[in-house]
Amino acid sequence: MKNLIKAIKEARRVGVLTGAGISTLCGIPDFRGPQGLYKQKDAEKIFDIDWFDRDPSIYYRGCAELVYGLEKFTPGPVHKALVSMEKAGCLEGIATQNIDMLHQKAGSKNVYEVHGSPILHHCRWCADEKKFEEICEMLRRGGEGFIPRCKCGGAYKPDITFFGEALPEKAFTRAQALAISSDVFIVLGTSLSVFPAAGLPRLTLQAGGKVFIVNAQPTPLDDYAAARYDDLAAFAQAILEEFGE
Ligand code: CNA
Repeated sequence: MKNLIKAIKEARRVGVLTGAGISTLCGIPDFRGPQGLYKQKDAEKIFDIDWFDRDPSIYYRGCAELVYGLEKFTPGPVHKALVSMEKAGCLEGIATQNIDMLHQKAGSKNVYEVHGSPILHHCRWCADEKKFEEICEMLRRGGEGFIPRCKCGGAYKPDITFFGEALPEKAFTRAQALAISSDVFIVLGTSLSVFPAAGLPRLTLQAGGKVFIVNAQPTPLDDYAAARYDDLAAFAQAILEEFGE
């Protein structure tokens, strides 16, 4: 990782894109890794807006652990490493596809959640708003198979971007600005297969910056990367050794 550390130290601006892979180190399954959620039957329906409107129980059943069990999970080594880079003044911001809120829990400040977050939920019929904790409480009281519904009868949906929905404009615009302005952009734990987020490192390349990739499986941008590594834990260790806890 020496070349990557050297590039970070010499860079004017460093940006990061994270994906579900960094949270597998905390025990949260990813989508497309060897133990990923997509190995389950009907998993592609869980975050699909048409399926949610047809049958919200598919989402609430599929995410009982992944989203509503999140308080059990704590930030892992990559989350901590990124906090140390930010504190050292060596990280401009993090664009994340993750919906687990672990970057904020770890203490990172500039986080752009390009696929939204479950921190708020809205009723699909009347847009009434509920906080994450209120939905967790409704689910706890309702028991297995319960769907949190508004007084009007509509189901509450998290502000996570489902397939078939537009990305949150402000977060994505900021993530694009980060990618374009970074002379070093580090891609961590993502298969780079969900667009438009997967296009962010391409913006860095088009603007003349360098892209570094750390991911166990190959990605479509590997041939364009300044360097690629497999091991996220080794990345975190190298960063923490360089920039401190
Ligand atoms: P993905 O497509 O599942 O890719 C994850 C990548 O991480 C895979 O290529 C794995 O090989 C790699 N990986 C997993 N563990 C490790 C490890 N320990 N070391 C190195 N590499 C590892 O996930 P993406 O983030 O690319 O896909 C985007 C989706 C996934 C977004 O819409 C997310 O909302 C969604 N997602 C998020 C979470 C979360 O918030 N933690 C969990 C599951 C899915």
